[in-house]
Amino acid sequence: MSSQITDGPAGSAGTHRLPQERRVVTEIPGPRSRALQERRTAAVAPGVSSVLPVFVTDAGGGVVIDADGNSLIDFGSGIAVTNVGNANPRVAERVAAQAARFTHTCFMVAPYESYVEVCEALNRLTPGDHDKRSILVSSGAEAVENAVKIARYATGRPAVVVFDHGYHGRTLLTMTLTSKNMPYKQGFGPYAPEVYRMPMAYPFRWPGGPENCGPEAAALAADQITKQIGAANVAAVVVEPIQGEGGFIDPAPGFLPALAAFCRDNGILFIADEVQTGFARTGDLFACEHEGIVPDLVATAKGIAGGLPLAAVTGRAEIMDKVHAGGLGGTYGGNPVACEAALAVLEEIESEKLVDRARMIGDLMLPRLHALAGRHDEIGDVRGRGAMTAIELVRGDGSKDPNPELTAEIARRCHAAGLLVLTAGTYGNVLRFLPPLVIPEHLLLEGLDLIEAAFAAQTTASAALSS
Ligand code: PLZ
Repeated sequence: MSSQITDGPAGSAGTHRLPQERRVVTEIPGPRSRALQERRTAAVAPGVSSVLPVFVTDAGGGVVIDADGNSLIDFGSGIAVTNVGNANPRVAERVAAQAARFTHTCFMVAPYESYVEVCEALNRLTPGDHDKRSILVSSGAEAVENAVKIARYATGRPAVVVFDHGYHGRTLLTMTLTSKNMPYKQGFGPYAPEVYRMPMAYPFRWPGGPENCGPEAAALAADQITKQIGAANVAAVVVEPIQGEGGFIDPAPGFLPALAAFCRDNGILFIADEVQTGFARTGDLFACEHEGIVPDLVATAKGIAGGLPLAAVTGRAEIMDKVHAGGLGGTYGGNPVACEAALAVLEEIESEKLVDRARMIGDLMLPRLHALAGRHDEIGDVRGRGAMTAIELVRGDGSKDPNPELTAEIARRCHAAGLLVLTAGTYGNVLRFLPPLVIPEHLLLEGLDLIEAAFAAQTTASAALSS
């Protein structure tokens, strides 16, 4: 067992504010959370749902505290957002100071330095050393949507290519780009035109086998783009370097480089959706770096500002510079409080060496998950990189039929034991693990113990049922 990581970096404060322990003092959700859930049901539209209806009162390091005083181990990071830890002290301090100075002018009315500073940092840190420009917006969907607007403007072409299992957001355009119907699209059409979907290089389910997946999938995409759309009609390909909501599908090696080369040869812009993978999550600052991909445009959000709503499009200067003044923007885009949070996050990633730490988290988790898969044939695949790992659950005995029921049951057992895990996947059969990068090692190990225990208990329960 790797023991390079001990107590997680507590950030600039030097120590975690909250006790870094799992503590289950009521059933989960407990009575206070259940009472709040009743109020919620009466007041909040049911279209917005929650993975685990415990109402949060506090969070930090690797724990989330609920209204009943339970302390849950956090393997979700609010969907890959609180990479630097929740209420990270450096973030909290800069946010508070900025909130006391001014909270908003609207950058389009009167600008401020922090917006420029965030753009300078993104231009420096995103892949490639070419000249870049950035714009700031408020959500991942808005970033992806703006990247497509810019790509269409710069190329004068209409079509956009996306992939099976892709997730890009909930606005009309990004919902259209998103692959999965339920719950994201059902009933919300008609969708935006000129969006085309290609098969994804999904090694576990590739008909020709995982070894051939990368080159075959890239060739298939190139062929379909050429034959069905006409490469000269395509403004951009939009792809997540590891698919998030689709089930942490790590494209087969060679797929992304071949796709990028095809784009380059055909004047198609390569848009990397790094909304979930960005900011140290995968053990690189950006997941594209893993195979040396240099995208033309990068959409970022989530981890950029430690939970404050901020997102960005960063791209080649000659592309970004094309759009006329006033063509891009939004009231809140690059809000000054969120910009201060982003600057704190970037400092924290560097000073606490969170890229390295994400790698160490992967080095610790992946062997344990592989060993678990060796004991349970319902775990069909173990995948991911750094602190973005997952297991895909199947019926077992060699069958790759998705097993969403078991996935929900394991997640339920983890939640009941005080471990906040998330599910994902087109078939709802993936358990994904996204701990904050500052999580102390003992909580990481305890979380893994709880996942193992959930599988063991489930095996015992189903054996009892069938005897
Ligand atoms: N692109 C790759 O992962 C957001 C969605 C949760 P927003 N993923 C979490 C949900 O069910 O709404 C995401 C993403 C990728 C874009 C987005 C969209 O980012 O900030 O949620 O708009």
